[in-house]
Amino acid sequence: MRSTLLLLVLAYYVLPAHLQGATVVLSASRDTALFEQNSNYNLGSNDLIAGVTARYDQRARSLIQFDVTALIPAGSAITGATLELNLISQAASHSPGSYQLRRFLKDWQEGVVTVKNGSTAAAGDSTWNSQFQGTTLWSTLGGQAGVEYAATPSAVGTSVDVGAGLYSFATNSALIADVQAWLDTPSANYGWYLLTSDESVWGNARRFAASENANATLAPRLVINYTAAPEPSHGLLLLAGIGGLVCRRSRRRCQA
Ligand SMILES: [Ca+2]
Repeated sequence: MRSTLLLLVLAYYVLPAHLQGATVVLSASRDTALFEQNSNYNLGSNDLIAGVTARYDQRARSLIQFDVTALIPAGSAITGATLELNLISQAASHSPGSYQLRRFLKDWQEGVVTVKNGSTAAAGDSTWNSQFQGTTLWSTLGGQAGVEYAATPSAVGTSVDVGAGLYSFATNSALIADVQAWLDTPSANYGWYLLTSDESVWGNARRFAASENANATLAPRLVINYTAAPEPSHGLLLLAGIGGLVCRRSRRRCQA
């Protein structure tokens, strides 16, 4: 029992800080909105929109991707992933709505249009109609669950009706699994689809700040907790310490 305690104390002090867990905050590497009303438009450098708009009674969805390999070492174990968005506007007359994240399964192109409700997409931009404007349509306009995006949500947010401000998807096992998969297989990282939980409800659209927002503090951010894989030298150091303790307890076994 005494040696076990000693080992725990030793591990605590010997393990480098990154093995005890670390936290990073990532900015989105790209984000865009797809808008059914303007189905061949791109909105790549304007707000993110999700829900059924009050003005047009048409759906909007958004894509958000984070390059998790930028700050997290390969081989790390993801232990937490919280997405923080900022809700910045809604129609004066609107319905309550909640929003969800689905893992996106196909590539897309952000585009650079700055117009509020979009403008004609450039060749290759993603729109409501097209994965890549001019060459490839989505299998279903806006994408299809189970084909372009996951059949089930990774997270469902709370219902919001009034005000604006932080809108968070708190860490859960599905979000952690998504981020872990993107770290382990970066080529399969197409980010999340942000959409309302009920696209049959008029007026539940909301605008969320995109990465291009003039107020950078409102941009999407992903808070990730992780434990890095041990480096060989650290593992050997720990093993040497454990070996020394075991030898002290059983000298004959070590001297044999
Ligand atoms: Ca963008």
